[in-house]
Order: sequence, then structure tokens, then C-alpha cells
Amino acid sequence: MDNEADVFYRELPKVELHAHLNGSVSVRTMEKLISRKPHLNVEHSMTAIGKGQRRTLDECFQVFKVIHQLVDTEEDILMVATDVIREFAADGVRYLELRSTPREGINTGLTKKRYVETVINAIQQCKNEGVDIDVRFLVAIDRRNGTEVAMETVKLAEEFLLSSDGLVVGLDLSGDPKVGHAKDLLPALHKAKNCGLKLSLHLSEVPAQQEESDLLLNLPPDRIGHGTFLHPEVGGSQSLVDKVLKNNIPLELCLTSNIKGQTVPCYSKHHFKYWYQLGHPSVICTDDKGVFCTDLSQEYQLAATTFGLSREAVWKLSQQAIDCIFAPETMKKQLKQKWTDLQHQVF
Ligand code: 6MZ
Repeated sequence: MDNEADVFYRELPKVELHAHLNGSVSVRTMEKLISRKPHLNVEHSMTAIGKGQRRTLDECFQVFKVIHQLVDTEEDILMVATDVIREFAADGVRYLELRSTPREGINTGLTKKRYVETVINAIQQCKNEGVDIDVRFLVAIDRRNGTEVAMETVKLAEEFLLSSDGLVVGLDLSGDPKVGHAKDLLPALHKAKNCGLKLSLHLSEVPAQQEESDLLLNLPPDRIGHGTFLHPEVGGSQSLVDKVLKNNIPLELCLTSNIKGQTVPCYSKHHFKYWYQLGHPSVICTDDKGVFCTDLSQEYQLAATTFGLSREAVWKLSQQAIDCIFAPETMKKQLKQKWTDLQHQVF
């Protein structure tokens, strides 16, 4: 891993709101998975994009296919989820919203329901071990899978919203942005919203999606993933920006992911600058810390060095992320207290 963030950024308490489970698998966990399934002949270069390397977004989606082959049993999911949670905690993340697309396996007997239960078990296991992090889960819709699966996924998420003791809080829409059209998913997304699931939607991750983004913004979602091409300077439009501002919808921004996936040409051109300058709620996230070889401390440090943020400004950025979480007010209060308690240690 290229983890070079210095002590301040590690000790900074952080909130992670955009982390895909199978994109967050570390090299250490990947080694365990590869040794469990040697017949797949997977090498590390197939599951991660190292320092200085870039891929097209299409190539990134090929990487997920390889990882999915390695993570296909209940045992794998439990190991991956517990490792990922412990790693985020070790990086100073105090509140984490993980997201993942439930998968089933014909050969493994895994069902989508069991998939979600297993992630919940991992969250509970870490809690019982005393890992210093609060974790919530968003059930993900992979847009590639179409209307019917989207609706099934919402039903599954709704079941868990009622039965998981508050651990399942919302729904994510992700997957290859070039596949399918969100208009086909609107009934499922409306249903999700109506039953109380919070919505985090990948939106304008690639250019020329104004029409789709406009439709999705009308829901409106509770948070936006990426939003790379929303603003007029990059081919979006003022009316899209106005909708985001009017509804005060926070953005989840993942710098290294966008650079390595080549949707943004370099760190200094990242749209963090546009939204941050507007004073709009912008939350720094990792997206896929395993695939993109990063961690949240490093992402905060990159944002600070690229955009000249003082340590006080970085602190404020991590503190303001608390207001964007999907867990209820009581959790926000607890986290705010934690930040206050930790402030003198960090500075
Ligand atoms: C859109 C992404 C993504 O669900 O198996 N995913 N979707 N844009 C991205 N930007 C790089 N990164 C990850 O985690 C992997 C899945 O997350 C989504 C894709 O659907 C990918 O298959 P899970 O835990």
C-alpha cells in the first residue's frame, strides 16, 4: 500500500461514507483470499491499481470481477468485512458506512439475504471485540442488473431496515455508470425512499449524463456519490448545481479513485475545489481503498496539500462530515462529543 499519510492525518478522527466492501480489500486480506483459491491463478496486479498507475473506468470494473471470484462464500465475506472494518478503525475512522451489492452463488449456496446477514455479523463481531468504530451498512444496487433485481434489492434492504437493529440504514446505487439508464430504476428508488431507506446515488460519475442526473436529483437523494460532471465547468449545468444546492445534498468525493480511474485528469483539477469553495457539504472518502491503494488519512492529506487547507480547515472538514451520516441524531451527538474529546490530542 502507498500509505504515507503523516501522524496528524492518522490521528484525525474521520468519517467514511463511501466505501464499497469488495473494493476495500487490503493486500493482506487479498493474500489470504488468493491462497484459499490458488486454482483461480489471481495475481496482485489483477486486484489493485498501484502508485502512479491509471486505468480506464472500464478496466476498473474488470478488477471487481476478479475480486468477486475470490470473495464468493459466506466465510470469505465474513473475513473481508471484519478485516475491512478493523483496517478503517486502525486508520482513525470512527464512523463507517460500508456498502455492498448482495450476491448469490449457485455452487456455494450463498443467498443475497445470507450475504447481508454475514456483513451484519461482521459488524457485530467487530463491535463485540471492542473495535473503536461505529459501522452502518448500505445495501447496493448494481445498475448493470436492471429493473427487477433493483426492486428485489430494495425489498431486501427494507426487510433489514426493520430487522437489523439500525445497522442497515440505506441504499446505494452504483455499478458501471455507462450501463443502463437510471430512469428504469426510478420506481425502485422511489419505493426505497418511501420506506425510509436513505439514498446515496452515484451520479454524473462520467460525462454527458445530465438527463439522468436531473431525474435522480428530483427524488432527491440524501447524498451524491462523485458528482464529477455536475458543474458547468466540466460540461454539467447550473441547473443541476442549483438542485444540489437547493436541497443541500452532500457530496461524497473520492480523489484518488477519480484520478486512477481517469475521470479527473489530476488532483488539482478535482471537483472538490468547486464544491468546497461554495461551502457545500463535501465529504472526503476512499471509494475502494484496496483497488486504489489508498486510505482515508492519505485522502485527507492529499486534499490538504493540493488545495492548501490548514490543519484547522481539515479538522472542520472531518467534523462536518458527521452531519452527513445516515445514522440518527443520537449517533451524530455521540460522534460530535468524541471529536471534542479528541481535539486536544490531535493538535
Ligand atoms: C461505480 C463502483 C465503483 O458491491 O461487491 N463500485 N460503482 N463507480 C465506482 N467507481 C470506481 N467502485 C465500486 O463492491 C464492488 C462493487 O462496487 C461498485 C461496483 O458495482 C463494484 O462491482 P461490492 O462490495
